[in-house]
Amino acid sequence: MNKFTGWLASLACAGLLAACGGGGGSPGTNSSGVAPSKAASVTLTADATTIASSGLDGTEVTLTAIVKDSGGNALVGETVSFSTSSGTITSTNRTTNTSGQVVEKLSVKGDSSLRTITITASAGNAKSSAITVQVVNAVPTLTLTADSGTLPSGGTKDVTVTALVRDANNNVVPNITVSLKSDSGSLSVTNAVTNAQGVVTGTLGIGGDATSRDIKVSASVTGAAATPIVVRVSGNVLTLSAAPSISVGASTDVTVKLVDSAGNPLVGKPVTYSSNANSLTVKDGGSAVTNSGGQLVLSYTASGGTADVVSVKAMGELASTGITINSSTFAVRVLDGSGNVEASAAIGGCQQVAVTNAPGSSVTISTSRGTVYSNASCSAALSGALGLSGGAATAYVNATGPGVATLTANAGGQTTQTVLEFYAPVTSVSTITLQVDPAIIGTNAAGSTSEQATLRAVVRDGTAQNNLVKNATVSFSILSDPSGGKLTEPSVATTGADGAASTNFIAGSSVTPTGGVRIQARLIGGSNAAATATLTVAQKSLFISAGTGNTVLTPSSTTYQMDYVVIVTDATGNAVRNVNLTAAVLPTFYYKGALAYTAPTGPWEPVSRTACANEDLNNNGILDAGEDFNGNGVLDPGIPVTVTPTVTTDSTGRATVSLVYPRDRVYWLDVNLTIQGATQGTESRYTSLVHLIGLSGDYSSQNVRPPGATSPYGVSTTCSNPQ
Ligand SMILES: [Ca+2]
Ligand SMILES: [Ca+2]
Repeated sequence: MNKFTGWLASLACAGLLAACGGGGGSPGTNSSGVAPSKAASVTLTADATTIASSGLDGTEVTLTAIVKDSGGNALVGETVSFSTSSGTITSTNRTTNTSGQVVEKLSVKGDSSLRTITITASAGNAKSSAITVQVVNAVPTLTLTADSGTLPSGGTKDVTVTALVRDANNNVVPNITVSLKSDSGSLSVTNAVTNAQGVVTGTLGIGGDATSRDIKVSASVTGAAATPIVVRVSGNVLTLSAAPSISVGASTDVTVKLVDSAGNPLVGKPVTYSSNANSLTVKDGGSAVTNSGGQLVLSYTASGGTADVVSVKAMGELASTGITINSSTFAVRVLDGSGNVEASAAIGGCQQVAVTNAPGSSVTISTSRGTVYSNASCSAALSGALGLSGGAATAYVNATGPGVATLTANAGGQTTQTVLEFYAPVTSVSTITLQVDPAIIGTNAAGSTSEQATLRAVVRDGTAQNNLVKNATVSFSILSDPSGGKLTEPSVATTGADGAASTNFIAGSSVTPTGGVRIQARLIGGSNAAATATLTVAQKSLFISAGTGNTVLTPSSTTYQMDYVVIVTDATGNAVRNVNLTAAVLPTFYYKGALAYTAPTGPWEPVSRTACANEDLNNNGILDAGEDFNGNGVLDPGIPVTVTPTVTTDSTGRATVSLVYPRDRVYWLDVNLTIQGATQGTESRYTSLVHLIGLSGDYSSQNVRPPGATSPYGVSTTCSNPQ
């Protein structure tokens, strides 16, 4: 400051000399022999009309002065001096460059009072008009959102993260550098300086790490930071298969399989495993990592106990299965044609049921699904007890609909059980349907994969019951696609218990006519039936992005609340006001299991977990025939989450959507959140898989049981009962 005022004094003197100096010296020089300034005009501009009172680095306002002669030509080498009513102007360069320009910075460091600063610049006898910069009590506000809250673990889609910078008056702030960071994954930012809409965007990917996890994304500018958002890497499937029951002293294989969201095996991944009662080791020794098929085989030895739960953890997922231990060697098993124990069978066949080592002279056999028969063609239903010969007896079982059957044998006052999953097989009259959602998607810019539609094929067996077919192979292919898009890999998928197989279509860069993309799903085997669906790739005119942090609100003692900030913009990135948004949640999976305190420092977290699909297969909220998989008479898990149903964007294009849910659902329920909006006939939507989160303080104390310490959906390791 001292330097500056000293310089001002000498400038005043120079001005005075010039004013009186016309009388002496030769043309072109003044009385000191220095060439007089030819400056005829000085134009002064500032890159902002306001400056933040914080005075923090990066809040400076850039001042540009341009000096010209009377002919309007830029003057090089002219000395420019600035005058300001307050604040500090740096003095890095005061001589005009070849463009006649001098650039300086105005700072208010050290004086946070709210005021108007008046600035002028002069060169020779020329002086600029005064400009003003308002000192405002404003650190900028940053809002961080993403076009999805989920990243598929298979790496088939990236998420676009948007940081929006506004001043205290809600005006967007261009030309400010935003620091965008993520605590894992890969985040690439092409231009960290806000554009005319005050926006910096980044592309978030899994960064080569498929582990299920939350990626925290944060954004900051000098003096301000955004509420971080969380993007969940999800879609890994960890399955555990084992014989449902074994006798004391026997061993059995427990097979672990790990695939990513695209169904590809996750290879060489560490697996941790535990059982409550008995010993579990890696079969054939070696380290506990998945092989090239994404599998690891463990060996379980039943040395005692009656019921055990085996749990495995890998890549951020937890899966559990139950094993019943028969204290005697009395056992009931379902055998295939070769005499091997089978865990699943096609409906409509006839499966052999073998009772061994039963006490007493007779055994009764019952099933929770289907019918027990006395003959190998399953034509005569078993009535009453079967006589035992050497503790052994044989019966048969069949069911007409898919589902899990529990077979129970009673003899000599003892009981033993096993389970058999009946599935509907592919038949020569199987049917396939194909649905696309959404039916209109936007174009993808080069390198982007964010515009996708999900193709869902459903296979039924074509019988009178029209059962959903599990384990059917469906091949997806593009019949026509003027957009230049592609299907996510792999394009061959297997149906689950809901009869559905899915793939995603990633839009190309060109728009198509209405229904211009045609995609086929074909059943491989059986009837080889095929179905087609069409979708449209259009120029989007509305963009919805949303974000929520890792904080929760507590509206009542029994509920939690997650708030989503939603931002709607048009194709040029400007906020769109008065857009009606509709929000909805749909459960995807519910979980059974229990939490335990992780010693020594916590927190409480799941130690056993069994994923069960939403029973509402057609998502209509109504219990339809065949949907009550666990047989409790109601649709599970229902929709225990309430969501702000409709909301309208404010003048800044923003709105808030809240999810409220019972505290005991944390860890035990996943939902899909959809936020849709339409304007001028085009629709846009935001979807995110939501893992309900709780208040960390509720899970941190060893002596205080958290809400949902056991799942409200039960602790059983099967989905076929409500226990
Ligand atoms: Ca339904
Ligand atoms: Ca149910």
